Amino acid sequence: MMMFLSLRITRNNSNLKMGKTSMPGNFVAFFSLPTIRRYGCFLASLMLGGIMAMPGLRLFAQHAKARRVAIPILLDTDIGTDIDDAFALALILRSPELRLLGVTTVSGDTAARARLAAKMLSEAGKPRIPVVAGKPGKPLPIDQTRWAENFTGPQLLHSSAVDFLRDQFSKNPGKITLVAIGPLTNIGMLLQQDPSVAHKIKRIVMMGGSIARGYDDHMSPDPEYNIAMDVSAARVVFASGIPILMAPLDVTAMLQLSARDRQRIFNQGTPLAESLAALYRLWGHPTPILFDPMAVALLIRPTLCKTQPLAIRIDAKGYTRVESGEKSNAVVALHTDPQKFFDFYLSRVAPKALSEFRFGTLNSSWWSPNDWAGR
Ligand SMILES: [Ca+2]
Repeated sequence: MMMFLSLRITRNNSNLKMGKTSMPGNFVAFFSLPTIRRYGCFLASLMLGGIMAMPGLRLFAQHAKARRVAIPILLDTDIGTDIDDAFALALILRSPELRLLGVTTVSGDTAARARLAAKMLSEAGKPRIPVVAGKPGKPLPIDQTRWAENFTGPQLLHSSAVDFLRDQFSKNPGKITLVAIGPLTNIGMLLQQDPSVAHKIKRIVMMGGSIARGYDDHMSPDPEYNIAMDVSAARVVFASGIPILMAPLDVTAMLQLSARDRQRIFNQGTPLAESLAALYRLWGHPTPILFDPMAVALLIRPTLCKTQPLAIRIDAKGYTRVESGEKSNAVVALHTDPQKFFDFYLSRVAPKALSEFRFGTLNSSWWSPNDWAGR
């Protein structure tokens, strides 16, 4: 039954009284004037606090609802080479719509990449999300992995990435989305070993390929890194029949993170922001391009890109060619508004606007004057 509580002021000297009103189910609280004088400030603070807490409670309720219907995902990443994988992991960790079940690493020194991912998860307060290294390849110097050189923890599993992925997809058939932001070696190996797993994967959302534009300002396609690094694995994935949502260079190559936005992210004052800042310094280049975060963003906000189902054929050099008249094997993002992407990204990873920081706290090592010429 719904009940109402109303407040009334009495003229007598008695303190707080409560009683029933003539309306059934309604209660009234009587406050004497001396009581109000004595406790007025306290009562006013209580009421003001309640009013101020309402937006926070609404936000909490929204987040709780998002967590209940969260999309279960696995992340397959070559974190440690370019910086965008770290920014993609940060977006996952700041998005209640996603439930990260585990991370697998791919390409080169996969164990060092796993330590890096595990430390980042641990710093962000997620020390129980398992991280599994893929099959090691030719080790290349990866400056960022120095950040987690001696990191260890129970979340680093001594399984193989392929076995871990198979177990996860088999335990939850048809439920899990794979977010692939590195070369497709792990998932390609899994599908070659056990093609029946394809039916258990809900879909693959990937950063990869190049349809009409390439890197930098190339207005013609390039062999994109994630595809070109393992063409045979990419061919297996695109022939598997798994629904694929693809974010190629057409919607990612222009996503330069400006100096101002970097400052906003790095000045959030959270362990996650500190991790990103440390990795950015070790990475050692001025301007990150957020290729991989677009794949994550597209999973959460499909409207960020215009997409089209296309039949993709991968040639020997790693070009993703469109075969007209053939049955589509991927939904491909072809156009985006970079400003809308950055508005979304910053709302998650850097909710405090730059204007909320005192000017003196900004760290000049995160920008150069040339960067201000950008956004
Ligand atoms: Ca990557």
